[in-house]
Order: sequence, then C-alpha cells, then structure tokens
Amino acid sequence: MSQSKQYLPSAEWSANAHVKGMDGYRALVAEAEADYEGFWASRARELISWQTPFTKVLNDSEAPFFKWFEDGRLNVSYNCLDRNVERGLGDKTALIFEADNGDVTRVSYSELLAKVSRLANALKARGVKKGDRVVIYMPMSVEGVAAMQACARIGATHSVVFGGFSAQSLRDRVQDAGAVMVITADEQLRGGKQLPLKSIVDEALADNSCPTLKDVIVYQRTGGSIAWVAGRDLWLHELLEGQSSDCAPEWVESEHPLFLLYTSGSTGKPKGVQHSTGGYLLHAALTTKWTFDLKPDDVFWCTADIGWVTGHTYITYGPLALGGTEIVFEGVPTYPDAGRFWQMIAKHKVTIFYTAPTAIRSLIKAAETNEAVHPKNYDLSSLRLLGSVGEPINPAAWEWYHQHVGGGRCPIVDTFWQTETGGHMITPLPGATPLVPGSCTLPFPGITTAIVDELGNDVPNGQGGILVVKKPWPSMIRTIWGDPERFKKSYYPSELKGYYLAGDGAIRDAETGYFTITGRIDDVLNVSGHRMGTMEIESALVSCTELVAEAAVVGRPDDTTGEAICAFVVLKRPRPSGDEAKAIAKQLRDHVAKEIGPIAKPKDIRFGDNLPKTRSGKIMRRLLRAVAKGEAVTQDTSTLENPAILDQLGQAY
Ligand code: 6R9
Repeated sequence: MSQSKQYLPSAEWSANAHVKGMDGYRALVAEAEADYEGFWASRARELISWQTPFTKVLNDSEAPFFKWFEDGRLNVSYNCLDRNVERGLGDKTALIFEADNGDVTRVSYSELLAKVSRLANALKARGVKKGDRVVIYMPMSVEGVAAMQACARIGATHSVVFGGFSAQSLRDRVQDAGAVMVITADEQLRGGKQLPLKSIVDEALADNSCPTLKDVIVYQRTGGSIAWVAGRDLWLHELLEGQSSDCAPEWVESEHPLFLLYTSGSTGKPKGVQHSTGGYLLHAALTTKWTFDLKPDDVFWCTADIGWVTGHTYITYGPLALGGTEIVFEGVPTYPDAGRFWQMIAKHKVTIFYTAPTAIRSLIKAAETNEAVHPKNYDLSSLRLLGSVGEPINPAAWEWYHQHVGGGRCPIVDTFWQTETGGHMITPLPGATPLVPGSCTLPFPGITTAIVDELGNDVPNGQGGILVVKKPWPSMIRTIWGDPERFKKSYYPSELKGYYLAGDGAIRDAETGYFTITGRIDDVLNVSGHRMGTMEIESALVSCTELVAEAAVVGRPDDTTGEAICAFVVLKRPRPSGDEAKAIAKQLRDHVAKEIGPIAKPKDIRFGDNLPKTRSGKIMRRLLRAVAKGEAVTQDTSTLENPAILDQLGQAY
C-alpha cells in the first residue's frame, strides 16, 4: 500500500493549534512513555475540577477491572456547567438547537445550568437517587442533553437508547439495566415526519414487563395524541413547575458509573457498556481539545445522535466540559433537501464539523444528481476543521470532503474509536499529523494501540493483524453491566497477554507506521456507522416462527452504507419466487424492524431450501459472503453437503 500522498498541516495551523506540529505530538507521546500515570494525572488535574483531589492514579490490582483516580470525587455536570458559569461564561451560548423545521433556539451556559438543575430537582422529587438507572429515549433536543446532564448531576446512571430502536430492544435495555425511570417524548420530528416515541415506550413496558420501572416522564415535542397510563406517566413540563433552578451537585467517586450504553457484540444479546465518571470525562475533554483543537470562538457541530457514543462524548460531555459552543440538530441531512448540512454550516458559521462517512457518501450522490445541493453553492468559509467517525472513510469520499466541503484548506481528522473506548484512540491531530486519505494515522498521545497476532505477539509494520491496546487508559469500558465474565471474555481473552481486544483488524504502513482499520474480525457489521451483530439479526429473523426455519446473516460491501446486511433464509414452507418472494421478504424486513429497529432491516434476502453447510453441519459463512457479494464461487465446495442450493441463493429480494 503506497501512502505517498500526504496532506501537511499549514504553517498557520501548526502554529496556532493546541498540539503544534509533529514535534509537539512526539513530545506528548514521549512524556506518556516516560511516566504513563504522570501523563494522565497532570491532564486530569488541568482539565477537571475535583471536589476531592485524587492521590492515586491507576489501580491495576484487579486487572482487567482497572480503576482510575479512585479516591477523587467530582461531578460531571458541575464540570460542564457551573464551572463555566463561574469562569464568566454564563452568557456564552452553550447549545444552538436547530429544529427539523429550521427554527433555532440558543441556550447559554447559565440557562442550561438552570434547566439541568430544575430537571435534576424534579428527578430527585420522584425519588431518583445516586446509582439508580434512568433510560433516556429522546429525540435530538436540548431536553435530551439536559436529561443526561441532570442524571449526571444527581449521580444517577443514564442509559440512552437510540430513538430508532424498537419496543422489544427498548424493553431488553430497560430490563437489563433495571431502570427506575424512562424519560421520553410524545413524538420525534425527523424530515418533516412525526415519528412515535411514547407509544413505543408503552409497548415496551406493557404487561408489567419491567418491574423495576416506576415513572415515565414525557417531554411534549409535537403535541401529537398519545395514550396515558395514570400513576406512571408524568408530563415533563408539569414536573418542572415549581422546581428550583438550584441543585447542589452530588459529588461521586471517580469510578462511579456515569452511563451505560448498549452496543452489539458477536453474540445475540447487546451488552451494556459501563463507563466511569472521572476517567471518561478526562478523555472526553482532552480529545475535544487536542483532536478538535477546540477554542473559545469555535462553533462545533457533531452530527451524531445522543443515542450513540459519539453523541455522548462529543455532544453532551466533551465540548461542554471545555466551555464550547455547539450545534444540536433535530433533523436529517436530506430534509428539506440534501443541502441541509451545508446550509446549516453557512447559517451558523460552523468552524468544526464532525460527521460519518456514510453521510458524506450519500451527500456526494445527492450532489451528483442535483447540482443545487452541491456544497459549492454554500458559503462554507467558516470551516477550519473536518472530522470523520464510525467506519473507515474511503479515499474517494475523503478527497471530496476535503475539496468540496473543506475547500482544500481544512484538515480531516479520521477518528477511530468505539463505544467501549469512550473517546478517540487513533486519530490525526490537526496541527501536527500529515494526513493520508483512508488512514486514521497514529495513536492519540498516551494511547498504546498495537497490532498483534492471535497470541499477542507484535507483527511487523506492513503485515496485518489484530488491533489491541496494550495499557489501560482512563476512559476505557469498566465492565459489561451485570456480566463481568462476559467483559473479560470479550475484551481480555487470556491468549492476548492482557491486552484490550478491540475487535477490529488493522495494518500499519511499512514506512509511516500509520494505522488503517481493515474491518471487524468478529461477527459485527457496520451499516451506516451503526454497529449490528449478525447473531442479533439472525435471532430476530428466526423469532418469526410461523415463517422462518433457519437464517444466516452476513455483510457485503455497499457504496453508500459501507456494509449492507444480507440474510439467507430457509422458510418453513416451499421456497418462494417472484412476487411472492418479494412479499415475504418485506414481511421479514418488517419483522426485524419490529424486533430490533429499522436500521437492522436486511437489504438483501435470499431464499434457499437449505443453507450451504459442511458435512458436519456448519454453515459455510465464507461462502455466503461470496454469494452476497455476487462473486462467482471459486472456493472448493467439495465439503459442501448440498452444492445444488448455491444456485437457489443467487437471487436477492
Ligand atoms: C465511535 C463509534 C465502533 C466500530 C469500530 C470500528 C468502526 C469507528 C472508525 C471505524 C474505521 C474509523 N469504526 N470509527 N473504523 N475508521 N475512523 O463508531 O463507536 O458504534 O461502538 O463502533 O466502528 O469497526 O470497532 P461504535
């Protein structure tokens, strides 16, 4: 792989950035190598206000259950709000909320503090206390961010569930977390459409399926008609009436769980990734400072939803911890047309823009078919930095983003990280790292990523392998909620010498040492930057018991979504074809949407009388992947028990 084409930061960028040039980067890496704990401790003192300063940095006595800054006490909401008001930023805009219809609301730091405090008092009035779990199932809104901050303020552990998940997925999460409260909205508005939230909550909680749950708090967003369960449901605006806008923060231990966030793994059941308070906040703030080079005058826009980790770290926590100004966007990139992002960048004079490759690819397509929504028609001169996250960005999309959105002058930070890592792990620093399209370049200072073989031995640059992190870091996952054994097995398998297993394959360039992520090495798919377990989708399909006998799910490359979900299905009735097959495929997609959510709908469904299996009965997934891609099957099929069915699987519905 040639990495000869490099984009160097301009002299101006290097001179003004928080991390100046490769010398600046190397100095930080050397500092962390020389005194690992000291490196993190000094940033934790600099970026966080501690109510009780810590004296211990890392406790690895119960590895892999690591503890950071354990005798320190702090409050995340205090750090994000009160502290900024105390520093004189009370009137500064914290959030610029743009609604689906384009209406804009600005919220200052003092206003956000008052809002969060009232909500925190309301939660306390309902009996929510430190350590309780609160599920947040909300649209992108000031209230959504405030709900997360309010939980943090009183020491309740939030678990945000993305508004696109189904009732069944929501129920699983409420049950697994043992939540006492769900905070939701009547409906959400996206692309001019009113989409239900409250009715999905009602379905999730039906039949007393979640016995720990006491209250459902409803934010009135659209005024749409909803059902009401007396004694359980409460309007947010009524609950806030008469609540004081003063609420003393609950000081919690550094290791106190700030949030759980459910994500897909290689088995059927999503895992509740548990994050800490101090270590998490440190990395959220430090990466916002160094990767995004956030400065007081910036207008930062991360387009992620608060239902994903990117929305947690780079909307709710990182930018606010630094006193930044940021956009919160309710809508979708294609409404009223596919120029919406560019129009909003121009309108709000956004300086830092962070989005996903899948969005860029679909906007490229849109601009190619409709000149009017091409970024060249908008004044994007306010931009100074671009970011990418969620999946590998292909060089062609990178070049387009760089040229047409960034005007050739904005560095692009291609940030590799995961729900489990809490913040950036491998990423360029914009005033330092020479950029290579398609590579996330080098580890963030203090992060010890490496590429190893199955036994944890380093592999030389230029040779692919398994991505690991050698040393624990402050914002790492602490455990899987309620399942410490699964945590150990998933992330610290015994053969890997105590390294953290990311679940991705990677390769380092022979000359530059730059990392390129080559994709998941487990049964996890990445569709439009959303993580999805193949087993999860398979169980959803086979739960359609009246129709499905057996199902296997694999990924295949897709120009827009990165990967697409491809399902191979054996029905309990004769194999259909033509219109009947189309109708059944639709029925199955709707079923998966109901079980998991619309994002998990298979793009292709292929029907067979059976699945290709070895003589010992194992499904030949490698072969299915080739069929899904539309490749001629060249591999040896002599071990295949029933070669004839390969022909049947040729047709996708
Ligand atoms: C933040 C987030 C994590 C998985 C991760 C990897 C893929 C994320 C990437 C990337 C290549 C990047 N991924 N960023 N692959 N380059 N810059 O996306 O978290 O939803 O947990 O997904 O996404 O496969 O393992 P999450």
